[in-house]
Amino acid sequence: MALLEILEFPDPRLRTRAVPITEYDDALSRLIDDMFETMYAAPGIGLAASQVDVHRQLIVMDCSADRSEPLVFINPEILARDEVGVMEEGCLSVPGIFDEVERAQRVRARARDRKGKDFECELDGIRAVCLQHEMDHLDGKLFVDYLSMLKRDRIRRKLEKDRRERLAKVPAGAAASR
Ligand code: GNR
Ligand code: NI
Repeated sequence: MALLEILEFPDPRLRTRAVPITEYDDALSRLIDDMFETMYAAPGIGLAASQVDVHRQLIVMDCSADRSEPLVFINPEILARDEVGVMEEGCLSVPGIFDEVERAQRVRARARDRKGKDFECELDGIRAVCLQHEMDHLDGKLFVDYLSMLKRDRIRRKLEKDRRERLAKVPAGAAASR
């Protein structure tokens, strides 16, 4: 198992469109395990492969309070959405920023599991919101795209400043990732 580096806004690689997965092999299973480890360590309730610079249609999620509900969505599709509402969102790729986004609070989805088996499920509340947030990542979209340009620019400048300060503090060569 391994912790993966999470890309941060405004990294242009986060804008890449993910392609469908066609091979359900050991390498895919290892990537899924590494994404769960990375998500749990962060900690987060979801992680899209796009965030770890793998541009394939793969999402891991666990929205349970005790981290006992690992879910894998490969090549996901939303079949139906219902009950639009507002929820406060955050994103591991936009650290420290939280704001309200309007989305369906109930979705019916179809996807494949790590073995390639088709399944359908009904999600509501945070699970429905999280799946839509993750599917946006696969399309190269971030929750800050729903905010005003003014807010997005302010967030971009703050994260660029945070990143500069972080890099200045770490001795050359010691950083795991730049
Ligand atoms: O950890 C996360 N929390 C969260 C809270 C509200 C709505 C969406 C999310 S997803 C986020 C992890 C993440 O960035 N996934 O892409
Ligand atoms: Ni996110």
